[in-house]
Amino acid sequence: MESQTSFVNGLLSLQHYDSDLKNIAEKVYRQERITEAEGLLLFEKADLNFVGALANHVRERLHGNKTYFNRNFHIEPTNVCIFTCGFCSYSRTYKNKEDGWELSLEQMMDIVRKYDGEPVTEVHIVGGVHPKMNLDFFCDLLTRIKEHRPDLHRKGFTAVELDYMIRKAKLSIEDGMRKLRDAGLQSLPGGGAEIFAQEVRDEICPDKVDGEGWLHIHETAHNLGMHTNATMLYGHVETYAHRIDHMSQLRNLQDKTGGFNCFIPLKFRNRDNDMSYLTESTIVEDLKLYSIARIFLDNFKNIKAYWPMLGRQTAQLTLDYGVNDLDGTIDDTTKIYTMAGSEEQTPSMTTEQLCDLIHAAKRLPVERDTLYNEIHVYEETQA
Ligand code: V47
Ligand code: SF4
Repeated sequence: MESQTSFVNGLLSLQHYDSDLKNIAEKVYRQERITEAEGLLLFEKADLNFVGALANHVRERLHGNKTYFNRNFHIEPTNVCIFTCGFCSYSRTYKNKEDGWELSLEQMMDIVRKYDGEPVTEVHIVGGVHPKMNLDFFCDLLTRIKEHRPDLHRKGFTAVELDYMIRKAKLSIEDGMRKLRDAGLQSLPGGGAEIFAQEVRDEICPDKVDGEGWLHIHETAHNLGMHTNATMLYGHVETYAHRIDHMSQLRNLQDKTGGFNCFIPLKFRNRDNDMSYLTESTIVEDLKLYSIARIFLDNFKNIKAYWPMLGRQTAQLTLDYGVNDLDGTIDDTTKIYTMAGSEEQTPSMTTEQLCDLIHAAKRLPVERDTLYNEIHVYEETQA
């Protein structure tokens, strides 16, 4: 019988993995980029232990135990939307707009004023695509926020919202983005990317901006000096090859501009939407995806787990599978996921709770601003 020592050695060494997987491990160790084919192989052949160990190696090489979060709140101007994404539990059609909400400029400024004197550093503005909320309306909102509280970083509008409002204003993407930037927009969130491949978009979000358009808007933002985030909605009808293609297009753009702050995988949630017949991915699949993203996206500094969607415990687990950022305190100001059946029905954590969660996972909480400048390192809970 095998001795216990050699059994443990065998488990922990690469011996029982095939040579292709061993080559990938060696490449990651040597800090070489893995190819699309190798990324695909990780999805198809590698187990969670394998990708998790590699991803954690990369995570710790880049960040040690540091785990970032920020203090932010969301403004969701409306959930009325002209588009018909099958996975969306949040939007209401214009015809049924009485079932949704539409905030006025003053109502949105009331939300901003509620945080006067609070140590938040970012406002995240995102919502549906309302046919009557136009570019000038959002420029006014940005200017009002900037005048009221210049230090609050204004991150807003998915490429889907931007594409619509800029086209409606009959401007080029570059001119529209410049106008928004001059009004006060500083960064873009990563929403609307879903899966870039058109055959998947035809099934899940046929009528909004396509993958090329999404990438063009982010590239334009980068060229205008703004930073942006990137997302990928996974766990629905896409294949592993679609995921790799999506991440590869992001990696190529990041090579060109360096403008992405982070990558955020978004797990498809199936409550109350037109794709409710699909089963949600398992936690093992989720952790594998986070790990492979960490390994594949060698030019992305940060991988973020959005805890309101995953739930606190799974978010905590992701910290051992490549993730080094947990988004923010959020203060119960978003409905996008609560309406889709996420674990967190009232997503809000105090800084102390977020730090406790990170410490409990044996990691080091660091408050950051939107651009990942460090604000405070919480050596021990003292929030
Ligand atoms: O594009 C919508 C996703 C996104 C569902 O940049 C769903 O910091 C899962 O992008 N199940 C919008 N996901 C939100 C978003 C985001 C969130 C947090 C932080 C940042 C950031 C960006 O939400 C959409 C879509 O991919 N989504 N419905 C659903 N049922
Ligand atoms: Fe509209 Fe966004 Fe929902 Fe699609 S995901 S229907 S664009 S709110």
